[in-house]
Amino acid sequence: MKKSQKRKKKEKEIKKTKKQTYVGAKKTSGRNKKLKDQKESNQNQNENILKKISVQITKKLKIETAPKHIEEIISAVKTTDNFWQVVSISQKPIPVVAEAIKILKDVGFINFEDGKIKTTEKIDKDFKYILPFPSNLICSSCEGRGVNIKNTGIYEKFYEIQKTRPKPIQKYDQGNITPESTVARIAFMLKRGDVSNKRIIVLGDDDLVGIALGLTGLPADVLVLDIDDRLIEFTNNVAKENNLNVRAEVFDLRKPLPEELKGKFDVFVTDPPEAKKAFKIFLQKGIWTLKDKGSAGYIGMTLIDSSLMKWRELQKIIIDSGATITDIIRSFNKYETWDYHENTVAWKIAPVKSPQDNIWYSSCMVRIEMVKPPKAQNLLLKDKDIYVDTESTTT
Ligand code: SPD
Repeated sequence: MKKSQKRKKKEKEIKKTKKQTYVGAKKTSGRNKKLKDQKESNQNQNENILKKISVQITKKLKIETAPKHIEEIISAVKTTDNFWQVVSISQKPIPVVAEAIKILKDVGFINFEDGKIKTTEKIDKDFKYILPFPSNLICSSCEGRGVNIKNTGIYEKFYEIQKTRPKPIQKYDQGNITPESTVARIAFMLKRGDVSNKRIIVLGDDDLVGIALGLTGLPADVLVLDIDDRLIEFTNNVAKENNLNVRAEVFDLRKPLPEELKGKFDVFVTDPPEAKKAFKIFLQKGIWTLKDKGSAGYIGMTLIDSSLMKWRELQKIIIDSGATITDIIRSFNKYETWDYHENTVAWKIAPVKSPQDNIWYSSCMVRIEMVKPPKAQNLLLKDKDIYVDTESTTT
C-alpha cells in the first residue's frame, strides 16, 4: 500500500472512532440528563412535601413554621424513637412537633409501635440528605455549656443542699433545672463578671439560683422573690444555716414590684413562664430593676414552649428597653422531669405516648446587657392562668 493510501486509511479509522465516541457520549449524556432531571424532580417533590407540611402546620396552629423546621424534626426522628427526645433534639414547640409527626405518619414516613416512632424505608429513600442529629459533636465534659462547674468550688455543697428542696408543683409551673445546670449558670455569670460585689435580684427561683450565688460568698447581696412559700422558707433556712448573704421573700410576680426596687440592681436572673403575656411582663420587670448601662440580665428561654416568632417579640422588648443580647447558649439549662407531665396539654397532644424516661426539656441561657439607661414597665398581670398559651403546653 502506498504512503498516501495508508494515511487516508488511518484518517478514515480516526474519523470512525471519533464518530463512535461522539455517538456514545451523546448516549451517555442523554442518560445523565435523564438522571439529572429525575434527581431534580425528586428534589422538587421533596421540597414541595416539606413546604406543604409546614404550610399546613402554620395554618392549623397559627405558629409560624418553615420547611427547614420539618427537616429538623425529620433529623430528630432519624436519631431517636422517643417523642419527647424528638422535641428535645429538634427544639421546636411541642404542638408543631406533634402535628408534624402526625402528618409524617399519614404520608407513610413513620409508624408508631409501642409508644415508639419507627422510620420507614420511604423516609430514608426520599430524605437521604437529612442526617441524624450529630449528638457526638457536643462536648461531653461541659455538655455544650462551655463552663467547668467543678471549678466554681460550690458544686459539692450545692448538690448536698438541693437534695431536700421542695418538689416541683404544677400550680406554679415548677420544673427545676438540674443542680449541674444551676451551678453552670453561676459559672457563666462569674465568667461575665456579674457576681462579685453585685446586687442581684432573682425573680422566681425554683432553681435555687439565690442559694448557689450565696454559696460563692461574692455578691454584695441577693434578693429572691417567689410566690411559693415553701421555696422561700427553704432558701431563708439554708441562708441562715450557712450564713449566706441571701434574703428571700414571698411575692406574686404578677403584681407590680415595690417601687423601692426600681433601678437598684446590677443583675437580674429569671426563668419566666413562657406564655407570651407572662414572659413579657417578667422580662420587663427584670429590666425595670436594673441600675444603668452595663447592668445585666440572665433569662431562661425555651424553643420548646416558645416559637421563634415569640422570640422575635421578646427580643424587640429587650432592644426597645435599652438592652442588647450578648449571649445565647442553647440547651444550657436541663430540667429534671416533673411528676405532673401526664396532666399537661403537652401530654394530651402528643400523638404517640412515649415514656418520659430521660431528661428532655431544656432552655437556652440568654444574657442581656444594658447599653442605654433601662426603660421598662412594672406592670400588673391580671390573668389568672399565666402558664399556658398556644405555644406553651408543658404546665
Ligand atoms: N412545666 C414544667 C417545666 C417548666 C419550666 N419552665 C421553663 C421556663 C423557661 N423560661
